[in-house]
Amino acid sequence: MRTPELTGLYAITDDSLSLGRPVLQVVDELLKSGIRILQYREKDKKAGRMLEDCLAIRAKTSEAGCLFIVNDHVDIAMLCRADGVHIGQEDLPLEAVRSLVGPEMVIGLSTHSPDQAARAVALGADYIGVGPLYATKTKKDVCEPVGLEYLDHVAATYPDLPFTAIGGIKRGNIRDVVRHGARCCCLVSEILSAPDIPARVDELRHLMATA
Ligand code: TZP
Ligand code: MG
Repeated sequence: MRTPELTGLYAITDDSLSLGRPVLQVVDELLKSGIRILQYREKDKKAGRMLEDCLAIRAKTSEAGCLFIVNDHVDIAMLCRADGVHIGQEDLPLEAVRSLVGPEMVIGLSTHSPDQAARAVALGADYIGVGPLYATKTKKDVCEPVGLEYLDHVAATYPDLPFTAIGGIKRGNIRDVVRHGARCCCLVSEILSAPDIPARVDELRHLMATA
């Protein structure tokens, strides 16, 4: 489990972008669409509610054979027996998270520069996020877009490191992202704001496959 297979589409939940559909309904649609990497990322919910959501999502993702990652909340990830936890540069340090979650849980770390990627590798991150490649309104306090050069760098420097491209990826640019070496692409608003999620996921998958 410690080397997650990160290929294809990586989906993230966000209630505020889901056109009023409850998160569990969105998760059902994502799993029905064939999504096999899913992160729970809700910034405006209370911990008790998040745990409730995550326990239900854990059952659904286990049944579907989908990797389940919880954003930020190490405690909730452990309580619901998620496959992993995703942290950012300003969250708890990776070593501290590892000491809490034990040797088996996947730890993903967001990175925005070659230095951060090198440090993530040295610290033993199981995968890294590479971005934001383009401008995005989904994440508050996000840094400036890092551009495709950073993706080129990661793809060329760490051929064996699982990573996902992220940030402002849309139907119109996902082929460029794949051409620059991304085997896994994470899209939030482009998937969640689609009235027909399975149709959108199919379209994105086709674009990736034909890049
Ligand atoms: N981390 C870096 S960019 C981002 C996160 C969580 C948000 C990406 O959202 P979108 O809607 O795909 O631009
Ligand atoms: Mg975070």
